[in-house]
Amino acid sequence: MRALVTAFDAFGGERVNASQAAIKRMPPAIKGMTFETLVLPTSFARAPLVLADGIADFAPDVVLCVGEAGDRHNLCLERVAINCCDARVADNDGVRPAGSRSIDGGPAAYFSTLPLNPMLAALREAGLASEISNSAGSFVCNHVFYALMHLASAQGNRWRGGFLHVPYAFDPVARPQARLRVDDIVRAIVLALDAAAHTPNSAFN
Ligand code: PCA
Repeated sequence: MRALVTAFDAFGGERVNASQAAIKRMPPAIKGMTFETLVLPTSFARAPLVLADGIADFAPDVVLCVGEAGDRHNLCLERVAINCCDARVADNDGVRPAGSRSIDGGPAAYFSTLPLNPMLAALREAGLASEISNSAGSFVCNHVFYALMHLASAQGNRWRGGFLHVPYAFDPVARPQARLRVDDIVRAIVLALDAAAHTPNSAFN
């Protein structure tokens, strides 16, 4: 089983992105699964291209894109990506779309093809505060999630894909209130992918 895990670089004037900090600490492999990691630019234009190249190069069985949503309290397994880009802040290229499509002519939305309930159960069993979220927002994370699922669909869903939003990670100076540590996020990614690997392909969501 080959898993591609992506993160984003810092955006919105922040100095770090919890998703990027976490994937830097990913192990190269665990029992039966190898991980490849890739940092995507927080850019509406560039992120989907870097993602598509990474998928073509690595030929994964499963792709989990991870992004930071600082206002969330829990790890959020995203259920749905919408065909809409609507940003409150500019991306890292200074672009701030207002209600444009992610992909012109694409369907209104795509569901994750990861087994969300078994993944949620695995995270909760490990004591990690988690939920299934029904909105990935309308910024670059949702856009990348939509592009991911559009590509999966175009390739006959021969690999599975989904998205995880993580809260801010604990930092004694910058984020003393944050509950999760970077290592908890690493553990969550590994556990979620392990649960997905052990759930048959037909059991989506
Ligand atoms: N979070 C942003 C984009 C990059 C990231 O880590 C989002 O939630 O859209």
